[in-house]
Amino acid sequence: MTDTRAGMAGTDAGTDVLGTIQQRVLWLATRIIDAANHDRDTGDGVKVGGHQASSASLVSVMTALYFAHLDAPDKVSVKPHASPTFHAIQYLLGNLDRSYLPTLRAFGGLQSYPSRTKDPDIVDFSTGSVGLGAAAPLFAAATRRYVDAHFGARPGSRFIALIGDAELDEGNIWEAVSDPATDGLGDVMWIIDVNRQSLDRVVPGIRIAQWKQQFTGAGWHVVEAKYGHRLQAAFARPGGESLRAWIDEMPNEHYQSLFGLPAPSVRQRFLDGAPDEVRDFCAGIASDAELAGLVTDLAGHDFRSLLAAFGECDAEKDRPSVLFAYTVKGWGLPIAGNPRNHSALLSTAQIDQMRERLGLTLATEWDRLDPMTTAGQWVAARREHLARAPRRSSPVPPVPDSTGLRPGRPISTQEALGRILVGLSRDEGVAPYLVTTAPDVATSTNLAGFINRTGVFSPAVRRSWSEDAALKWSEGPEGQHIELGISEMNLFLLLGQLGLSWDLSDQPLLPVGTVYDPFVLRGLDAFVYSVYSGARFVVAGTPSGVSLAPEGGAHQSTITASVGLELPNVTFIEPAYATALDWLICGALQAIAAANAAPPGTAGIEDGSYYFRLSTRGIDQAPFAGARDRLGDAVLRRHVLAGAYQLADAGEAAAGGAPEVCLAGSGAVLPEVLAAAAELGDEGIAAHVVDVTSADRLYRAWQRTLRQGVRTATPPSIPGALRTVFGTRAPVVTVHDAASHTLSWLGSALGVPAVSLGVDTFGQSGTVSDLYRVHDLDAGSIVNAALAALSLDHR
Ligand SMILES: Cc1ncc(C[n+]2csc(CCOP(=O)(O)OP(=O)(O)O)c2C)c(N)n1
Ligand SMILES: [Mg+2]
Repeated sequence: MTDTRAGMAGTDAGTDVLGTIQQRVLWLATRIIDAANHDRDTGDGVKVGGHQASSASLVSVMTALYFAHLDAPDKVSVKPHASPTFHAIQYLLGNLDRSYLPTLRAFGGLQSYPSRTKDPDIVDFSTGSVGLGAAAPLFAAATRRYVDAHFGARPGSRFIALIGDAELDEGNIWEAVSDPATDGLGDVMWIIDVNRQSLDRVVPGIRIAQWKQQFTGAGWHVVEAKYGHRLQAAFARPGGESLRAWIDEMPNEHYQSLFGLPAPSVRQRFLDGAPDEVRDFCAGIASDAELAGLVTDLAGHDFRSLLAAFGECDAEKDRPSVLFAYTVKGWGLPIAGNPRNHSALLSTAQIDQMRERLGLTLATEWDRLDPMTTAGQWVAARREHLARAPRRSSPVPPVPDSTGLRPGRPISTQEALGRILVGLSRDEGVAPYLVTTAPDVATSTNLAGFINRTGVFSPAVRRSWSEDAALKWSEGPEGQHIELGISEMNLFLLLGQLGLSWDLSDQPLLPVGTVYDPFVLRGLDAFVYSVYSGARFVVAGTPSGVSLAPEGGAHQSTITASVGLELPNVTFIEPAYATALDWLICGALQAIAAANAAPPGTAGIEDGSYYFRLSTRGIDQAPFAGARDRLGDAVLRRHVLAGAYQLADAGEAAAGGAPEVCLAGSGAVLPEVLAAAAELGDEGIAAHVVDVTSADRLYRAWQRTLRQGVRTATPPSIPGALRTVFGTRAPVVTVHDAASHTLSWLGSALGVPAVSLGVDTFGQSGTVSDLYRVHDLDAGSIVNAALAALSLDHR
């Protein structure tokens, strides 16, 4: 795609026009924040906030990008605190209605930080939790590479991240950079906004040399845009080299202190401790103002330098590029470079002065650039150039209701997952869309069967040096498993981008990730990030709980079930039996395919991701077969998908007058629950057994009816999913190899006494029965819990 204006941008005339545009971007970004804080009466006395200095820092870089560099298919992640700059640009480009400009941080208005799902204009990547949005484009590019290899090349996109320099303190950045799965992505450009300031302080010392080495070591192409053209010209003059060396060696704190000073004091501060050559050189510049302008002339605000640097990055086709753009936090504003400027706001008087300086009035301050001017025409041409083509719609073929898994022997849910994925890989329609990934735990989470059939993804065929009869690890562009190093952050960032591929790469996929369940927490922030961004994927946390008995406390998860239940946009599922898992996985993939193909918010489609908590404990499948015979497949499947079904029915004993209790278990503990029910039966107590396949779906159904009651001031009813399965109003015992809290709400939902058993202390090594005994999950404890629940029933 050619854009004549991009070619003109590097000329004097071009940089003049960009200069005019950037002044308007700076004004709008600053005023958007000012309006949020000063024009609106929030009525609650809570400070609104916003980041004028952080926004100003990127004004030149973003003006250069959007008005002279980007093409329509490019995808950009914008540093969280520059969201006003982004929206100002979208407004000037005609992609955002003027009515939104005074709505930053207002309900229904522009979000504080760029949001894919909540902002009114098109945001490619959500940002906010620093480091995560920064790394997302790298995984989007890895996803694009995968998509191009499997489905044919899309129009080329560049994946660009605008990153605050302090974001490089986040470990996930370096996990992303060093993973081999992100090697060689030449269409990636990270632009680091090197303003040498974070939130609290001027970042001590000079970090950049170390960062450059870290990027270089990881195989990245490193570019710097450090000195503006005035400084570069000065360096070329006799004695200029000493000036350069002096600036290069100056610690951040010293350099940064220049910005807040009046021009005459800049000379003195700049030369504080300087060698004689530098003093002599500066003596040749008589004007203090000229010297101050010169020594603070950074390339991050120099269009020619920036555009040349972007070009250098583009030219590097075989590896990602990082561009260190030296900038000034608060550039062009009275708060420029002040160490305390992160949350500082211009006063109304300062805003008035700025408006006047730009020739704007209260009547014209929100206007777009005049279309009759050169700048206005430039922007109009860029608007046309950046208009995106409509998405091609190519939905995933129908996902079956089940893979027909019918295990005849005891099997764990983890093993069943492996077999279900193999089953799906035999389905010619669905198979091409499946992609699995794992952080170095593919084989130990039972993905080997799938990998044997589909291979491991690598952009080029890689020779295999060792033959393994059990596992064919054949790597090439056709592989459908993406192997990651041990980084759960990377797992969830990659799953997030695979799960947004329908949008960012115009290709729906069915992504499935596996991770040891306790380490879901290790990647939790990225998990939250990805689902907040609207990504749709399946992740299996396996193995989980103390059922992983010999592995001990460090590998046993307890609070993950609560996390799964509570996380928005995620459906948490924990089945016990293989056939139930089969139905649930197929159901999840069906929902993902449907949501990817449907307009947002389409009624009846469960939209989001799926978190399966699985186990390596093999359990006898006969009880499930019994429920199948009793209820029939159609009813049983409906109940399994709704969140619970009756695994054992003690209706006969109850009809004979026996006291009734409901034992509700979830996951690997069902054998103990069934044994307890049998013991209770022997003691003349009718114990029904309910297998909770998704505490989340049950909880949501309950909450829906409650909230409906709250909103309409009418008495809520017990939701159908609970009423059908629990039937009677008998006391309840909940049993879960997870924190007892996860299911403890069932008593309230049913309006009956409840005793909740679960794992509320850290685990340890042992056998399953040792640990179930310690945590009161053995059959005897469940029996006692049932008696306790009955004794609490005073009706
Ligand atoms: C994970 C996370 N931790 C802390 C914060 C709070 N925070 C917001 S901005 C910021 C400093 C950012 O500095 P930098 O990335 O250099 O941005 P800039 O200087 O451009 O404002 C911090 C600590 C956050 N947003 N996310
Ligand atoms: Mg910074």
